[in-house]
Amino acid sequence: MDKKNQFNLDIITLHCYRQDERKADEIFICYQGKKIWPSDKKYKKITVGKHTLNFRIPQIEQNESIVLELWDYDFFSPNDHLGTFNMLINEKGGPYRTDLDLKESRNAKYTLEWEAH
Ligand SMILES: [Ca+2]
Repeated sequence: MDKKNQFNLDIITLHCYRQDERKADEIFICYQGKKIWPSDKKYKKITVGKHTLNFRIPQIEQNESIVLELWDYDFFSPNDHLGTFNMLINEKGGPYRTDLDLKESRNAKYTLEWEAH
């Protein structure tokens, strides 16, 4: 495949406008069934505000749709799949913003900020 048609997807920030849980969400992000963030622990506590992520998904073909799953870690019950971010990678640039499509949450409001290079 011609490298010109390949993209690197840089995930920059996660904006939390409304948490799913009262105190904080224990957030981790999965891609293709594997945890991709945070890389050094099970989850990161997220409250309302802007959170820097800074990770890259390399070698994406043009017009590929990337799905990132937003999960909330739970200690005494199964983890909650809060929702998904669906991003169509069809041109270089950004930052772009993608809102969370809710799955197992009724309350959460999250937006992902990303760039394609
Ligand atoms: Ca939790």
